[in-house]
Amino acid sequence: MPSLKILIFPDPRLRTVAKAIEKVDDSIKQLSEDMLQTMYEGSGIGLAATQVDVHKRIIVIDVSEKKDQPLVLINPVLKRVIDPNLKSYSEGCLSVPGYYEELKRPSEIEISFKDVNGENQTLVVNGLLSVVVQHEMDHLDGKMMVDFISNIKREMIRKKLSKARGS
Ligand code: GNR
Ligand code: NI
Repeated sequence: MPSLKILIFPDPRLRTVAKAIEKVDDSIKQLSEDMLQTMYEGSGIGLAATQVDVHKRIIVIDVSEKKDQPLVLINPVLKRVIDPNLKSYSEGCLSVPGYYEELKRPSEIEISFKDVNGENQTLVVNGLLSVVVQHEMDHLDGKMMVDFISNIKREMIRKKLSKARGS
């Protein structure tokens, strides 16, 4: 299983809006496995296909302590906000390495999606899982956590990461 290359901010490809997956076939199953491997290798707890330059609506997540509870969400949709109270969490992103930002998001939501077998599922998520699901769904729409911070701070991060890559 090959691991995939993760795009780093401010790569413009991170701004692509991903397309719905029409058929959950073996190639999607393979993609989910490659994404999980890439996420685990990067010590991440979530990864959106956008980050590996695949512009399809699929995300993988594992917030378990032992890293043995992978979740694959295909075409995830926000169904309703159950608890709109905003909760603050220090978020990191594999596409913005080395930076953490306190962001506020609704604490409990319900989502629907297809699993790797193509079955429709719904899930109520709260806590860290809710934070990561919302972070990943943003990626599929070309949005990133740096969009929520001040322009001056975003510019500073952009310059540092551009320099680190030698571009
Ligand atoms: O690994 C990750 N950790 C994390 C921590 C707090 C909130 C969100 C995340 S997701 C991130 C991996 C990533 O960049 N996913 O897109
Ligand atoms: Ni991210």
